[in-house]
Amino acid sequence: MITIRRISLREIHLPLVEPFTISSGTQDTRRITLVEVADAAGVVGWGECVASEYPNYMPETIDTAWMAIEAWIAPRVLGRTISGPSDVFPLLEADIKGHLMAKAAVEMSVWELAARKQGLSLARLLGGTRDRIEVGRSIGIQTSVDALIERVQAALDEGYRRIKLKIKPGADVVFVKAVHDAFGAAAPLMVDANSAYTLSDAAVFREMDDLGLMMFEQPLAWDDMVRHSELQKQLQTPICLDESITGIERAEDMVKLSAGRIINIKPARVGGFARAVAIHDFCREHSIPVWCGGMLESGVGRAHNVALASLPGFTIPGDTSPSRRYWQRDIVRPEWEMDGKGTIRVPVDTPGMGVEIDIDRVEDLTVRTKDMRV
Ligand code: OSB
Ligand code: MG
Repeated sequence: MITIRRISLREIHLPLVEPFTISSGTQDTRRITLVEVADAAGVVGWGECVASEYPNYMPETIDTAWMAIEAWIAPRVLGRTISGPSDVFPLLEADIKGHLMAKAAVEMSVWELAARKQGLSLARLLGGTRDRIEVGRSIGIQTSVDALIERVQAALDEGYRRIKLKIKPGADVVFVKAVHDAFGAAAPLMVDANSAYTLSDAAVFREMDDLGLMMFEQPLAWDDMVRHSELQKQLQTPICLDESITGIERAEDMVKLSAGRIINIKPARVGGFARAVAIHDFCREHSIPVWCGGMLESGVGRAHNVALASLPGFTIPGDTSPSRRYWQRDIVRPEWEMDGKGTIRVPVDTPGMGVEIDIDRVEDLTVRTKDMRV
């Protein structure tokens, strides 16, 4: 039994080591809301809201999420006695539509608390079986082909197991073909369009279809399953859905409509760990490979992603790169490190998420706080 007595929000501003450009915009500093929950016994759990500053990835933003947590989500959870973290999402589902990233930030914090309370690693509490996970690198849109090739070379040299190239209309076929030619068919390459295309652009994907890419991630609109199905029919390369998968029903729709063959699971995008694990289980039953995506998380959200990626169905390297790919200095200790073989160790011997908050660093970066208690 868990009774949540306190939910604290802290917004931090964390500068990226380099700007990150996707089809719909560029970020150079992450605005992140950290969530800390505490139960009646004083056990705490940490989480992170990954929503972007601007609604260019999904409709939520870091500001709508703050508002949703403060106004609707925290009041539902505070003072409630629940039998475990799986009870949180159902509590939040009734009559609060959407706001999945806001819900996830609280739900995932309660999972972290539950893991600490049980003296278990978060990875094992979620059902993770791996001790190391394989890591990929997501490379933002570059201003020139040469710059992109340089980035890919550096990433391969560092040991990354999968390279994702962000694309947008005007920076797609030429860039991707050049990288393919430079590194050969064996390079583990994929592209991510972040919903920048329509079905009338199908020729763009047909032109890249014989390059042997691992997948085309989210070519079409974030809420469009039917047209992804139309597009998949025209292609050999598997479509991977990211934005379109907001819950188990959408995963079922994808299979039913053959709208894609791979899923990028971001726990925050689907409303938290309970739903992420349910999607993972469904995909395993249906032989759909999954991998763990990223949202440029701090060391806290990264801990959550690493734990999830240790589940057995995560057979493709995730966007779970080490701390230094994002930050001069992370907000956790130890920082997340990748070895030369492109793997990250899952902290299975420590209760909870396996890293500690660098509270001095967090306080230096904090721009607003909100404490809610019962
Ligand atoms: O589509 O996966 C995406 C970052 C921001 C918004 C959307 C996406 C991404 C990434 C980053 O690809 C991956 C990472 O965290 O390294
Ligand atoms: Mg994506």
